[in-house]
Amino acid sequence: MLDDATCHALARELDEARRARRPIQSLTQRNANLDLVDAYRVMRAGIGLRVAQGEAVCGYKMGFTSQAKREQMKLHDPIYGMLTEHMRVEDVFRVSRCIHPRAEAEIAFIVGREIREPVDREEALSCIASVFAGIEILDSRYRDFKLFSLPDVVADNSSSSHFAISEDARAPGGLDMTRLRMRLLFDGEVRGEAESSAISGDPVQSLVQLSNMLCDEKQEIAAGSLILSGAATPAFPLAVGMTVKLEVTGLAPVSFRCVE
Ligand code: OOG
Ligand code: MG
Repeated sequence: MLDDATCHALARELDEARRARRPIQSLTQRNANLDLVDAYRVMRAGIGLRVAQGEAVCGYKMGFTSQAKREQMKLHDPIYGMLTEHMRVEDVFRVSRCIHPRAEAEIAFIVGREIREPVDREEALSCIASVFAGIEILDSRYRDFKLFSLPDVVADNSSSSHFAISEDARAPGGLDMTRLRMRLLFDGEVRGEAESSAISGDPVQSLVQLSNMLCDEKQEIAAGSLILSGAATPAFPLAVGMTVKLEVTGLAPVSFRCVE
């Protein structure tokens, strides 16, 4: 186990890389014994730095919940990261705020009540107040977006950078959560297509998994939290001038324009 001072030093290094948009060498290349438990400590120390900079935590994101993502990144276990309000994108995304941004198609939830214990699928569904189409914008603080190992990506807050969700909330009642068609369009052309069952077999299961992971760490999900359930498609690079849109059957679409 790494000592607290080392965890904080690694969190500072990642935070400086993010703010300066200067990628660094992955942590496990220099700290071979950084394990997954340490990596979550580094991630939380990094969120602490962002809160100290005035950001407000607003939820969680799941990662590697689909085969498409596991294959793309060659990492195979579900992980989570934390979201802040500062990461929210509306209409316009400034590419220059990132090192090598990518976008991926997700289903997002707002939970209506606090979750303190592991929930099963039915309980998780009953906690979901609203459902949204969500685009996650990833960025890695590591050179060439090479994650190397699960502890590296977890320490880097699961590559989270920004997110956009549809404007209109939709209650989950009447939606077949496993059969939502998702189409990710770049400049009007379909780049990624999937059914929502690609996410954990059922995106609600991502919330089940999150409740289990957080319970192990004695953490809870606050009422009102936003949850990104993980991408159904691979992530695609973003560049200035692109318009990205996600259409999901039964939900309002979400889109943004990439500017300098
Ligand atoms: C890690 C984050 C994975 C997802 O939706 O699967 C993720 C990465 O791909 O860099 O956000
Ligand atoms: Mg994602």
